[in-house]
Amino acid sequence: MRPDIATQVDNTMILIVAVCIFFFVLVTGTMIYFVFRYNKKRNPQATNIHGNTPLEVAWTVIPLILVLVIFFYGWNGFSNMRNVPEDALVVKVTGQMWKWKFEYENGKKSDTLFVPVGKPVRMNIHSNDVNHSFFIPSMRVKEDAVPGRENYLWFKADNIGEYDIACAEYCGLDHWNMYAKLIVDTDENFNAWYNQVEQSEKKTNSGETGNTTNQDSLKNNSGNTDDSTTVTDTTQISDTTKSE
Ligand SMILES: [Cu+2]
Repeated sequence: MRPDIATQVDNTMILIVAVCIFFFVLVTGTMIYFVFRYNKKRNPQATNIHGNTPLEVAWTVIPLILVLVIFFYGWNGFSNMRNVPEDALVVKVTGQMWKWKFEYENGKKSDTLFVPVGKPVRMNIHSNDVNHSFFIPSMRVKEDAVPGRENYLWFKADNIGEYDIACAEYCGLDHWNMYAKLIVDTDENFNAWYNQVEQSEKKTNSGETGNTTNQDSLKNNSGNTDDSTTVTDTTQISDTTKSE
């Protein structure tokens, strides 16, 4: 049985945090103890120490073992992430300013990533413009979308539900809002959606004209501005000139 990516990532993280907390308490505690025990009042005569071999071996070997253990867990998780299961569902994802687009093997396209529960999913990651980063926080997977090359990741969702997909690489003005949804559902529901013939594609283009009209009328209104606005504008211009 292949280990779960999210569990591996979490365990590695918990291990590193635990080691950090342990040494933080140890080092800070020792430091505070030394400040009191060896201050000028209690220990007026300083003692010079010329090396301590067992101590030096300990503070070399213990960190060495620790980093090797951390490397071992990190490597395990990493190699699992890079080896996609054979039976994975393949989805192509393309990042562009500022949204994600998904395309399935049967040609089905979507703005939302639908996947069946318990099935490995391989994402082939592309970008149409600049660097993005395809990030599903709840699955603990993230990979850059780089123009001109294909990257990949895989994940397996164990629970039905709705999860966030984000862009984790600053990619311009609306980067903050470059979100999509991952929807995990039963095999049945997924297949029903997957095999459904596309019908609702061409409905999206009608809502735009109303906005344009509003913007035009706003422009017309601002053309008829009263004097106070004009005065403010002039002040701003002269301020800019001075500062330059
Ligand atoms: Cu982006």
